[in-house]
Parts: sequence; structure tokens; C-alpha cells
Amino acid sequence: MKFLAIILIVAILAIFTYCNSSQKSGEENRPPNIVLIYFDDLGYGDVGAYGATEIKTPNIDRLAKGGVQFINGYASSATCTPSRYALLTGVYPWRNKNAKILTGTAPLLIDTAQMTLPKMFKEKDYHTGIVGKWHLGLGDGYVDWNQHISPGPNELGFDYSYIMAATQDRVPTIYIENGKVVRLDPEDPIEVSYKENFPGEPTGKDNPEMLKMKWHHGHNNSIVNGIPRIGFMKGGESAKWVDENMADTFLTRAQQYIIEHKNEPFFLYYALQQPHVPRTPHPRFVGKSGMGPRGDVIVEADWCIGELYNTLEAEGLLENTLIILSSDNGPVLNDGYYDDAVEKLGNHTPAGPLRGGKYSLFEAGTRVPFVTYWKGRIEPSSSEALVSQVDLLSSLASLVGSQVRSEDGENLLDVFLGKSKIGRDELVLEATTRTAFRKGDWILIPPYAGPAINTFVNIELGNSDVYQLYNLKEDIGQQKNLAETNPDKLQEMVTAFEEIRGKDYKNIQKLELK
Ligand code: NG6
Ligand code: CA
Repeated sequence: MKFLAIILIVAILAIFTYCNSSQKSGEENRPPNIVLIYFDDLGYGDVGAYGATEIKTPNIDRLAKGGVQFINGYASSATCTPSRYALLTGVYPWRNKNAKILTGTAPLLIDTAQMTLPKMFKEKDYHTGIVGKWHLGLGDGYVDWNQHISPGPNELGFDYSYIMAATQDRVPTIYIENGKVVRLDPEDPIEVSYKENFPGEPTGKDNPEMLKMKWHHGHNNSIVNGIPRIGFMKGGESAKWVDENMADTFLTRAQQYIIEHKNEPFFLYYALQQPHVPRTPHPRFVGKSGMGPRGDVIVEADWCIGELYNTLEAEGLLENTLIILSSDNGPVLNDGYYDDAVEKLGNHTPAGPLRGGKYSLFEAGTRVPFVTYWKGRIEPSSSEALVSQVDLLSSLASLVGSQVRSEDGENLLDVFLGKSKIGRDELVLEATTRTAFRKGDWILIPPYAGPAINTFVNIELGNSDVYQLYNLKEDIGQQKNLAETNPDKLQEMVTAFEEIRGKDYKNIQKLELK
């Protein structure tokens, strides 16, 4: 009897081990899921793992500390649209003259024939989804918001899309799911204009009594949810978003997407709206940072990352999912509303040790938190390798066995997986159509006309009438211009820069401010 029981236990154990290992090998054969987490305006110094002490980001830190934390990771641009353009196409944004901050009525910026990140995944039988901020234009010139809106993300390779068209501060303030405005009442059609107001509609400029958030510069057109916006909108009452619920709305859609597609390889682009203006934390997060709304929405966004992580874990997907986390550009405090971002900052340094911020050619414009995390596959490390978001298309293509390579991206898969520390040799960076050039430890900022400081946002833009040359290894804060004392290095940098950029890079434009 005892003998039989032992045999039975051994047999059960053997079956269990077999099942387990065959399940494992099945999992290993399955291509990994990719979750790309993309913040809006999150600064290099806004994250605990990157040195923030005054604000807590435990969930982002868990990814940074458990994966590869890039110290020299860059967005392609110091503003949103160009960075997202490069992220999805692997093409430098300055190659496309229309790749600048778009209005809510701008046509689709990316040609539908262009190879994109989601298209590449689709070719490899992935399901692809985007949830969150789009800001790459919609339609082909004129959009009727009451009809099916196209072309858009679904025509660029996303099987599923749940997006806001542009930014949280721009109309239309509605969600669009697979080309259709969510909760739209056909009896109350939407009209949008960036030229003029619709007769009788209140505006931030004329109706300050209706505002719960005051505008500082720009942002004085249509009022939605007590917040004045950029652009004019009429109708669509039932479809309008409630800003305070936006984080939960996007998170829930992202979680649903994961659960619905857990049985097939998927690519999810989760583009959070935080901490871009208007900063509208859910009441659960109000006051949580002690820094006012900007800090509170960072705490909220960090919580969202934790929830997303929990979903991946609960669905058993963590070991088979590569998570990439980054931001579209650097930080800004006052970006057009009175929201205490400056007043309540205290000792927090959103740019960390870097100079400048959003809109700037200095480092803080484009150097951002950049993390790759893959439980059980990526060894935790910190990497000084030079990497850019423009490299993701070519690198992820390599990961999934695709031959696709983009015009400006490099295949840095080994770097992103933490197996190599040799990143790019050189990189062109963009800020409101101006470009700078990093090579090795050096950065070159050519002379540009325009103000040294954007006084509205109080950020140094990098404009100067002389060449600027910094050694970032020795001078991360870009305090010592070495151009004059290093003429040979300067010449070498200018030559290498012009080889990529051409000589016609002085397309000087003043930062557009309304
Ligand atoms: C600027 C807005 C700013 C922000 C930015 C886009 C004004 C005065 N400023 O034009 O508030 O919306 O555009 O930010 O309108 S981004 O992160 O999407 O690039
Ligand atoms: Ca942004």
C-alpha cells in the first residue's frame, strides 16, 4: 500500500514536471509581447531612479531598477509631435518639415505607405494597440468628427486605437475609438476650429468667471470642464472627456487590451497624458505629492504603471513581455496655466542635473528617463550607452525576426536587452526645428537666432549667436562652452553634423507663442 502510494506520488510529480516544462518551452517559443509606456513631458529628474528625492515614483523605479536604466537615453525632439513621429517611424523628425507641434485639426502627419512600429509588428502576426495620446494628426485635410475619422492610427498599423486626438489642452476634448468618437450623440454634432470661435460659445478670454483653472499664456479659447483650451469646439457634450478621469480611462483601456489579447503576441503603445498641462489628478491623488497638480499627476501616473504591471503579472505575462518606458520630451513647469507648478516645486528638480527643459536644445529638452524591463530576461543594470527612441523600430524588428530597418534608427537590440553597452556613436537632436548634434561625450549646438530664454515657460532654449560645444561627461550641466578653446574638436563636430544634417539647418523659427 505504502509502495503504491509512493509510485503514485512519483508519477504525479513526473507528469507535473513534464507539463510545466512543456508549458515553459511553449512560452519561450512564443514571441514576446511589447508594452511601450510613453509619458508626456516627464523630465529626467522627475523619477526616483533618476535621482528625484522629493517625489516618489516606486512603480517606475521598480522597472528602472529591475531592468536597464539608460543614463543617455533620448527622445528625438524637445516637443511631442516630432518625438512621436520618430518613435513610430524610426525617421528623424527634422526630415519632415510638418513634424512640429500639431493642432487638433491637423491632417495625419505620417504617410500611410510609411513603415511604422505597429506595421512591423503586424507583419509578424502581432496584434497591435494604442491607448492614450496620439498627436500625429488625423484625416487628410478636413475632419468631420461626426463620421468615421480616417486615416489615423488604424491606417498606420494599429489594430485597436483608443486615443485623444492631440493634447489634453487642445480641442477636440473627446476620445476616439477605432476612428469613432466615443459616446457621441448624433443630435449634438461636434464642430472644431482653430481659426475662430463659434457664435455665442464662451471662451477663457471672455468668460473668466466660468474657469476652475486659469490660463497664463495661450489656452484662452473654448472652455471644457471649467478649463480653457487651445482651439474652439462646439457640441459633442456627451462625448467630452472629464479630465480628472482621464488617467483611469486610459489605464482601464490598456488593461482591457492586455487581457483581451493575452493569448496572442501583442504590441501595446500606452501613451499617458501626464504630466502635460492641464494637470488634473483624480481626487484620489490630489495633494499626494505636496507639489500641487504637477507632482500629483506624476504620482498618479506612477500608480498607473503599477496597476499595469499588476495586470501583466496577474495574467502570467510578465516573463514574456518586454516593457519599454520613456517620455516624449523634457519637463516644463508653467506651460500655460496657473497650477502652482512653480510655486509648490520646493526642492524638486524636474530636469535633474540637466540644463534647459521642454522646447530646449540643451540636454533637458531631449534626454529623458528611458528604461527597458523584461522579467527573467534582462539583467538589472545601468547603461551609459547612447540610445534614442528613433532606434526602437529597427531594434524591435530585430527582436521579432523582422528585416525591417528604418532610415535613421540603428539596431541596438543587444543594448536594449542589456547585453551590450555599445550604443550609437552619434545622434541628431531636435527642438522646435533647430538641431543639435551629439557624438561620443560631446554635444554641438550651432548658432541660432531667437531669444535665449522663453520667458513664458522660463526655459533656456539653447539659442546663441555663437557655436556651443560641451563635454557632457565632464559637464553634464552644460556650463562650460568649449567651442573657442577647442577649434579642432569644433570643426570635427561641425563636419560630422553636416554630413548627416546637410548645410541647410539654419531654418530658424521663433517658438510659436500665442
Ligand atoms: C504649446 C502650448 C503648450 C503645449 C505645447 C505642446 C501654448 C502657449 N503653449 O504651443 O501648452 O500644449 O504646445 O506640448 O499654446 S507637447 O508636449 O504636446 O509638445
Ligand atoms: Ca510632450
